[in-house]
Amino acid sequence: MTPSFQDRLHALQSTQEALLAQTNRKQDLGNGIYDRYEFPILTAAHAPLTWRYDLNKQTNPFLLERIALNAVFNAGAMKWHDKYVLVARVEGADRKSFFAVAESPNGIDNFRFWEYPIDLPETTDPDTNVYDMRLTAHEDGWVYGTFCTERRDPAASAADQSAAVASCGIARTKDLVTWERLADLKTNSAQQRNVVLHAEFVDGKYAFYTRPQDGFIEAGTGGGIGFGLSESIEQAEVQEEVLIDRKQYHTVYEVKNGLGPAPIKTEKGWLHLAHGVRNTAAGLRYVLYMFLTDLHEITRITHKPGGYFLAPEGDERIGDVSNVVFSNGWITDEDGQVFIYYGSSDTRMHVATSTVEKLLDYVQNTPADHFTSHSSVQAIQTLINQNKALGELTTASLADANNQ
Ligand code: M1P
Repeated sequence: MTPSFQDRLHALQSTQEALLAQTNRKQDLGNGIYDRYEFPILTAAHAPLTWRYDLNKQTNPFLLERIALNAVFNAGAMKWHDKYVLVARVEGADRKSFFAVAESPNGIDNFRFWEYPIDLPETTDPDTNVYDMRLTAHEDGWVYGTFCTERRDPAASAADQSAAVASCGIARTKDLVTWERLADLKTNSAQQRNVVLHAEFVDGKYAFYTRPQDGFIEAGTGGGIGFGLSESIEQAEVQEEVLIDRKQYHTVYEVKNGLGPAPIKTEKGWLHLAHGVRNTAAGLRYVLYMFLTDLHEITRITHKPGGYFLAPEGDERIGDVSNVVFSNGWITDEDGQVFIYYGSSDTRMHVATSTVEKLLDYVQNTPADHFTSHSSVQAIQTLINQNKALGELTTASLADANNQ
């Protein structure tokens, strides 16, 4: 029997409230560098019922879903009035993405969307789709969002309805509610995605991390994380991009890469989180990796661990675009705790927690990639020999552990 309007409404509300109130738990053990958590923190099911249902019994007697949402992923992040705030990419069943703010009291669970999604103004050339916002609290006093704006390729033939042009859109706000749209970033590259605004002026100018690309999917000749300066933010233009982290053969970023969130300033340099993409017989695989740049010479990488920092695991592997993790948001607390927010398989959001101290240890002390199997074995041999030199110490502590 079809449930009554009231029964169905009650079931929808109580199911969602149980999801929103769910306590998240750290997974066991981990790698010591960060902790993963048992549950995703934000999904399409977290979106308010008022966004999806006409709750009027007269106009929607069967309480049907009117506007379906497909996924919530790739969120920018910042601390806002003591709350952990995400600006998530929400994707509708119609494939259009938009941005919406969700907040949590502790950064790991109880994320709730604000009442309305962000009403992002358009430029004179309207976006078809917008996604993957990076938030930067700039020293000029504004909070900026840089994001991908996608429009149909004007050069595409009528037969080709998928060719697109990706550019960097820029908006700014003082309250995360009202956003002022600025001109899209101009560069000499055909397309741009994964553009991030640095939080400080560099030589008195606005500094952008870029990801020049030849086509919509292919990074092509431009492949790598670039960097450039702009005199203005209202009409941002980077005339010269230098590559600071290139794609490279037989690495986890051999096809393309892109910066994640704005880097974290530490006394040892700027900590960066990025994604790297390689090709496989099963399609593209996206993982996260890290590097450290010099505190003053900010385009110079001083440390870069080999391999990935975080790769899709378990349920994270599966979704609309499987085998993907992608991060464009993290938050550092005053006590040094770091909340790393990442989307999995273009479907849902997760958190992993670490500390600035541990992340610096990771980037500074993990062996670099020397790009051959032989050198990877040498790194393992060095570690074995160092451990052997500990000799009795290691044996004794293992024996102690076994006796407990
Ligand atoms: O589908 C995986 C990711 O693909 C794009 O990232 P990139 O530009 O590095 O290839 C983006 O569309 C991103 O949102 C998506 O998660």
